[in-house]
Amino acid sequence: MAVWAIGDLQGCYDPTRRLLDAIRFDPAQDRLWFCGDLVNRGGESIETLRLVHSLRDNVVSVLGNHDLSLLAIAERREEDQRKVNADLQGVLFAPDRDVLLDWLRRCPLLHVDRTLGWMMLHAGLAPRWTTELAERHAGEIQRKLRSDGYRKLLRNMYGDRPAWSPNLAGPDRDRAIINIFTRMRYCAPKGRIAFEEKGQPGTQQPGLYPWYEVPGRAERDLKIVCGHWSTLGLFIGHGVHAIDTGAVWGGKLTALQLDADTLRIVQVPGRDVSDLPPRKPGA
Ligand SMILES: [Mn+2]
Repeated sequence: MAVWAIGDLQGCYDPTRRLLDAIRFDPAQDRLWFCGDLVNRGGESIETLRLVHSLRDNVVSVLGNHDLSLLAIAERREEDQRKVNADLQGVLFAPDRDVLLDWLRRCPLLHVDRTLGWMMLHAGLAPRWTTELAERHAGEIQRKLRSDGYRKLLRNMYGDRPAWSPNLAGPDRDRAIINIFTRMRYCAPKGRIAFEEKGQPGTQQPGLYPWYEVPGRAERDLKIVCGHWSTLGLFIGHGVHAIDTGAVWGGKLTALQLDADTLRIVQVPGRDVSDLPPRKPGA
């Protein structure tokens, strides 16, 4: 029995298969935690989503910004769905899309396992959020995504404002919670997200902090595994284990064993980008 957390797949099917081989994944006894952003940009999003879905009895996956974006696009008119990139269209116009997207929509924003001593989220937590507060706010969104109101939530999801405050209500509250869990990298001490900052620590404007280093942040009683921040790379510190190592940008795909006494990390090469024009990592 092993529990592995795996970084952002972003439609990188071959690296995913290679990583599962490298960790000798055994569906009879192992569990996989995916940090979100299963889809987009890698070119094989439909194959990747089908693979993860086929393993769903062994899998917990948290929603990332690209996953939520796919769900939102899937609710638009067909002519608008034809305007998105070919990789996402491969999912949107697949015969099994409804099965796959219904499963994806039911994924949580936060997964907490107190027995194991770990929690997983895609991007970050607000400075004041304890584990319990994070569970409460993730639960608010999860309930809506699993209810008949999910279309309304997805329609009102986009936007950078407002910053999180406990007094928010309605779509503003939903948007602020989703932005923290799925888009956070840097924030101001009171938690305002600096959406434009996507580089390595040290490159940010003065007064901004990586979300896990904000002065006065809440104590969290569980170790955290997350993804989303490819320019940060593999980072372990402050109880946070960030494992998006940029597979989609030609970096690596990373697995971290969560139930081992000592940290065990397995990496495989990411997508082959040698014949693609250079692109700047982001979003
Ligand atoms: Mn992301």
